[in-house]
Parts: sequence; structure tokens; C-alpha cells
Amino acid sequence: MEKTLVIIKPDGVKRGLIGNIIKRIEDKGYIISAMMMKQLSKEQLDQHYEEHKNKTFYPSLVSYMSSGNSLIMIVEGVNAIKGMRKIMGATDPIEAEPGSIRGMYGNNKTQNLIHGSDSLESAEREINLFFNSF
Ligand code: DGI
Repeated sequence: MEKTLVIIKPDGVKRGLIGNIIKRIEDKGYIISAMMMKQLSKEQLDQHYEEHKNKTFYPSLVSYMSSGNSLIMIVEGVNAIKGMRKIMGATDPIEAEPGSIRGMYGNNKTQNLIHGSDSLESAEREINLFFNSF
């Protein structure tokens, strides 16, 4: 079993897509073992997205990600890290598989609905950042 950190981003919450997205996660057979609704602060986002700090899109990313509530979850399952990335789809919804979450519901590279950790190390770091555990 693997753990991964999943965030339904502010556009997903605002657009009423929580139910649809969680259904996709549960239909895949994953278990949601922790869940927290929270408006993320700039300080938390600086830590969460530290590898992107010098990118040109960073200010718009942080302003969007802190614009409203996000649903932050720990998702568990066999190969959950890779599996979640697969059902999320590519970062740019235009490139995402049509059946993926971003492919189905997204149309904007910044406001792309969902985050999922991209490696075991990121999952451990991100779960620790938001839930203080792993
Ligand atoms: O793991 P991902 O969310 O698929 O992608 P990532 O870790 O490379 O980037 C984190 C977030 O930053 C991504 O979900 C949206 C934003 N982002 C990444 N690359 C770009 C971007 N936003 C814009 N506007 N342009 C980019 O090239």
C-alpha cells in the first residue's frame, strides 16, 4: 500500500466537483484516510511548491491556490502515487487523456483542478507538511 497527498484545488471546490472527483478516486479502489477543507496560506504553498518558486507562473499559481478552500486528502492504495497521477491526467488539461479528471473537467493549465504527489519522497514530504504524519 502506498500513500499519496491529493488536493482538490479551489476551482474544483468552487465548481462543485468534489463529489465527482472523489467518486473517481473511490471507484479506482483507493481509500481516503484523511481529509481537510482549508484555505491554504502563501507560506504553506511556498513549501508545497518549493521546486517551482523561480518559475514565471509561480505568482499566479500561488494567488490561485490561496484564493479559496481546497480539499486536502491522504489517498491510499496499491501504487496509489502513479495510479492517482494517471486518473488526474497531464498537467495541461488540453494534453490530458479525455477520460482523466483534468481531461474531463479542466481547461486551464493553472486552474487544473487537482494535485497528486509525483513520487514517494514528495508524498512523504507533502503529507508531513499538511497532516504532520506519514
Ligand atoms: O504535478 P502537476 O500538478 O501535474 O504539475 P507540476 O508539479 O509540474 O506543476 C504544479 C502546478 O503548477 C500545476 O498543476 C499547474 C502549475 N503549472 C505547472 N507548469 C505550468 C503551470 N502553470 C502555468 N500557467 N504554466 C506552466 O507551464
